[in-house]
Amino acid sequence: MKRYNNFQMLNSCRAKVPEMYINIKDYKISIMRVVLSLLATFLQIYSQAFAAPISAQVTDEDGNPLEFAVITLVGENPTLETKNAVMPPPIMTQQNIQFSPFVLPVAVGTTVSFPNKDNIRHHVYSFSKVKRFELELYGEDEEKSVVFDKEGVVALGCNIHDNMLAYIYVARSHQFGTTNDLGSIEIANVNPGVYFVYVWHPRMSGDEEEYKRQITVTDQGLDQIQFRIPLKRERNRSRSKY
Ligand SMILES: [Cu+2]
Repeated sequence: MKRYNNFQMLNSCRAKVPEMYINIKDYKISIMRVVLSLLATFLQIYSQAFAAPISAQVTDEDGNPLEFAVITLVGENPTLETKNAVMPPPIMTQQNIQFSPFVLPVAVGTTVSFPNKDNIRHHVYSFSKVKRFELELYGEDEEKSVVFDKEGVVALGCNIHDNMLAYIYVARSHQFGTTNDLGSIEIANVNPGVYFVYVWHPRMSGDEEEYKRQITVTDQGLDQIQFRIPLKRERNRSRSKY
């Protein structure tokens, strides 16, 4: 009598009932799919239910609070990221011969409008690698817009008024914000998980990669993250680097 080992037995059974085997296999796969999708939905609901705010404070090396620092959260796993509950409006106004805000963080692909609220004309431009553009002379209550499609820092100037300077920070993720005059920021609705936190400031000395920090957010949120960043020596505001 021919002897079969288990593997041969299995194969011979498969050969005899191929359709049944395939049906069972399909059935198993569809059950797995249902289980996995239920699990994914559960995890999503679970993590959203526990999304918490996190806060950060940025100072210079002497402990002085730094306003206009941009904090960006990048999830180790991209599905962790949620969009900012409140995004700063993507508007860079010219008023009183100044840009406002001084630093505007936006997500990649954002269209920023540049309304002129002065009764004189401005000529906004950037020579930055990230986005080179020029909005030729335009007057009061005229508005032009630019799409920022690449991450990085875009320094803005005005051809007519040398003192006008501002930055558009095109962020790596959808969770970011700028510090207030106390150097503080709170980012709401952060899912529990592992993140890299980036800090950037117009006067920061060195590269963002040097100061990035890994954090783990629990469902309780996180204690305040402290950043102490050295500043470039020169006090005059410079757009040369960007
Ligand atoms: Cu101007």
